[in-house]
Amino acid sequence: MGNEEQDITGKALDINTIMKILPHRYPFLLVDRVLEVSENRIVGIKNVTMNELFFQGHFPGKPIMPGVLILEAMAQAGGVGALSHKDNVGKLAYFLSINNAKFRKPVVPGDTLRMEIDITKRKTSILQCRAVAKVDGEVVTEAEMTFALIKPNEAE
Ligand code: BDE
Repeated sequence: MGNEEQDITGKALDINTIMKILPHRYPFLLVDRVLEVSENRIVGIKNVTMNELFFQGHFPGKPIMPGVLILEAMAQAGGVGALSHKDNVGKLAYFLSINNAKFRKPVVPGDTLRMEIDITKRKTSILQCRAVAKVDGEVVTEAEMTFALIKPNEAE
């Protein structure tokens, strides 16, 4: 059986498994590992290094991870969580809306972003989440996110 046909909730996921779930690729795959996936929660990791492309310009001599890319990393972690659920295998997650985003602390090279996503509302094709990103146990970014879950043949 192909991995895309399995329900992987309850397991940790390595990068190879993440790449079977998400279509994102370099330089835009922003989840390195998933520590836990369950029915209503996913915890993802993004390791931030000085080699990131975006630090060349954001900012010269003062590397700070762009807030919108932290939101993107949290959305990708949420997408892994959504698409790991047995009802959603083989679907795509479209990022529909983001609300109440807050950038509380800067994220810099060497930081390990821990993205904790809790599903707050689940319908057949809509998912709402509360996302919190932490570094060393401190909240750096938080937001509420909504996704549409689409079967690829309905996505055209
Ligand atoms: C603080 C909270 C959430 N996100 C980012 C910050 C933050 O410290 N940003 N700092 C940006 C910044 C940019 C440039 Br150019 C610069 O020279 C310096 Br001194 C900065 O702190």
